[in-house]
Amino acid sequence: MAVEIRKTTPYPDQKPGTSGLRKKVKVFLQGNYLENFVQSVFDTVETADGATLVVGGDGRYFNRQAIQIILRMAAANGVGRVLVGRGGLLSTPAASCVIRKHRALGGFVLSASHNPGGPEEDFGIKFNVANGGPAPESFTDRVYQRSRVIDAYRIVSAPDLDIDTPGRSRIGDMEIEVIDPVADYAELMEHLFDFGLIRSGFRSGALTLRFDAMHAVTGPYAKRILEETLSAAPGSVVNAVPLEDFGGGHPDPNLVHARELAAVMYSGRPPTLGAASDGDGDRNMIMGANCFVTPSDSLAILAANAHLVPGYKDGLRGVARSMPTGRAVDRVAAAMGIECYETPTGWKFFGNLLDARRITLCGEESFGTGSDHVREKDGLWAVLFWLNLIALRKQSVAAIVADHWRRFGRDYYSRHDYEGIEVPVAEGIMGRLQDLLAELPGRAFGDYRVTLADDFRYVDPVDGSVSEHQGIRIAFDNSSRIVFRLSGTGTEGATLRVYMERYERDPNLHNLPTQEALADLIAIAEDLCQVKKRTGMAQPSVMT
Ligand code: VG1
Ligand code: CO
Repeated sequence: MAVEIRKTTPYPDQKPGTSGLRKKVKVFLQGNYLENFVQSVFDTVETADGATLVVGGDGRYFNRQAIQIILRMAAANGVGRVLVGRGGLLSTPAASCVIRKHRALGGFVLSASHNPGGPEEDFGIKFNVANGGPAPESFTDRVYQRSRVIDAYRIVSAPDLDIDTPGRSRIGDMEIEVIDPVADYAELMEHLFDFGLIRSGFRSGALTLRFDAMHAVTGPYAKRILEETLSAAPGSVVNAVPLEDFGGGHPDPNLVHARELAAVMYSGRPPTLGAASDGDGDRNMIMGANCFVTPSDSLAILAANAHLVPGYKDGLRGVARSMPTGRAVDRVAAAMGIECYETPTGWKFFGNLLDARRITLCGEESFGTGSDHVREKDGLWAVLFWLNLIALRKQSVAAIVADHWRRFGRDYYSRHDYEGIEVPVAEGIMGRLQDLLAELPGRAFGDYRVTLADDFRYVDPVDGSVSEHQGIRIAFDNSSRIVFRLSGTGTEGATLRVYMERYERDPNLHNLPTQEALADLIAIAEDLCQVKKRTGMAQPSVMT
């Protein structure tokens, strides 16, 4: 089959953000936008000759077309075999699992995660490397540099391939195998958790569940694993058919966007566990009857209980959290005598720690939790972990959380997002914070005295690589903290994220409404960053 070398001109804006390249679909539809990025990746990997490549996505608008282009380009770049999820689907954690299991060179994961989908909305692409994880910054920087000078891409002409029927076909010398997107992943989950115990919980009625797949990719995974394998009542998984526009919603598992689920969990007869996942299946939200578990608490609780679950029975080597994530897990690590690492935002920073076997569990405040079983965060994994814990501890979610707080204290935690800020205004806010850093230490805001103020700089303990400007941290002497950073996943304007937390040891004070418990910090944060004043926004766009 003849390889065509087609001329192209570079785009200036193909710099991957926190998690790959995310843009409006319209941007991807311009000229050779997708082709340029894909070729830049092929030009950056050492060689694709004869290698196995994994391709799949969250099923959003443009997923199928993008896959056809990638297949033709893979054939032209010497790839030996491509594994594609049936229907073009692979959740992000499943893609990671498939890459590892089949010893692939890497994979293209097509997703803009929790961002809305459709012709007017968002698309995204990222490359995961051989360990199954998002490419590290050293790699994505090289892809970006390449994308700025690229002048040609390689492709073969071939008719569209059938990606809906399992089985093998070819483009020239390259074999394409359409795989069941769920099988490898489901098998891995069975090794980590006590499926027998969870199944008897569902069968006896002791366990009940509502899992909201939000019309996104986890639907088929949750149906197969939770309903078919584990015997959760039919209908426990809702919104289970992936749609190109996610039914018009934001497939973002939080109390704002998973409103329907929250309503059920705060209703008269809620199930034992309520959970939701995002567009590409790497995020999770955990709720119990009349109870919401913050992701930072969830990470701490999973860490404290991990030894009870088959996959982690030998205990944890260490844990890690992204810098803005609440420090509840630090307390667990200290009690266990294991290391707790603080990394920049984004899963790619956990890869080295996992590969070097320094950590077993890790997580982010943005509804992401995971472990060394793959190299991505994993929504359904977290749900299975909680189901396993509930089944064996025979306690409600609320009771497990309350026990945890009694033992370790509670870290009240909230993130306030201000979306759609004009870029110069957002830069002004961050610039002002930078300027304040030097004078903040020692300054008092009422009862809160600043003990540390810096711009987070990460030195990877495994390879020594350095990542600068990862967010402004301001810590106070009463174990409170405020973090400010700009989002790296948005596609329009800028989003300021303000993260606040306050530690409370006294069990009598563990049941305050979160926003009330954090009221002082919320006021101090505004005093520092002036986002309301500078944007005229009266309230954050989203509070989690
Ligand atoms: C956000 C979250 C971050 C997460 C990233 C990708 O990034 O804050 O914790 O890793 O999304 O998650 P940012 O730069 O917008 O704050 V996903 O589920 O969108 O791949
Ligand atoms: Co996601």
